[in-house]
Amino acid sequence: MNQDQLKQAVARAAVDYIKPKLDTRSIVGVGTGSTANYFIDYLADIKGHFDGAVASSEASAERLKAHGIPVYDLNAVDEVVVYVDGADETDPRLNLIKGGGAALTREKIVAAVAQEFVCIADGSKWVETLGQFPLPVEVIPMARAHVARQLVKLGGDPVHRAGVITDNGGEILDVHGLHITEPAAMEAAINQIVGVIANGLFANRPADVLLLGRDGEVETLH
Ligand code: ABF
Repeated sequence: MNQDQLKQAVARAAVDYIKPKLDTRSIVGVGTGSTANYFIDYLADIKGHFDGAVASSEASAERLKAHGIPVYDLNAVDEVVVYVDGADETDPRLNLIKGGGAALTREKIVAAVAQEFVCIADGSKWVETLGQFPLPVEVIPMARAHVARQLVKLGGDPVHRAGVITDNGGEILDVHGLHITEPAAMEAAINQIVGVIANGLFANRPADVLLLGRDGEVETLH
């Protein structure tokens, strides 16, 4: 299987994994990216089995609606039974780097609300230590240079993702050169910088389950 087929396989596996957890009142959290897009397409096959979805981006909301899946504002729902999303990197403890698609803040919010976070990823995302993928940090635009200087003090090499404005009106700094041996501590340290909206480390709230596509199979890791 090539990378795209592995993305489809983990997306299909996620639908099989969540289906027994759903009833007609259930709200499903849905992420962003090419793997999440496959998940949305397969989720449409079981749309009678749950009430609707909350989405981590405008793009995913549009795709869900195009399939006839109701999309709710997160403030309008009491609970999210499960959140399914991709990642840019995962380590063996299911700490993640996310945000390559610039949707990290909303992804982090939906993950925080969800009872269970299921990450879907092809094997190219698997690393022993996070940081080979540049860590996305969303910032208030007027604070960008200040945040960048503080990120240098943390050992990183921040690069402005030019031309990108997030769904929240933020800008993105991609932080190169980090070797993240303590993801939860790094996540907290970056959150302390004034002007940071959110960073792409998911360590204080890692994935609960990883459906990982590699060697032609889907592995379920906890
Ligand atoms: C989202 O989509 C992200 O947080 C991550 O940046 C990205 C992964 O993209 P893909 O599934 O296209 O590899 O889940």
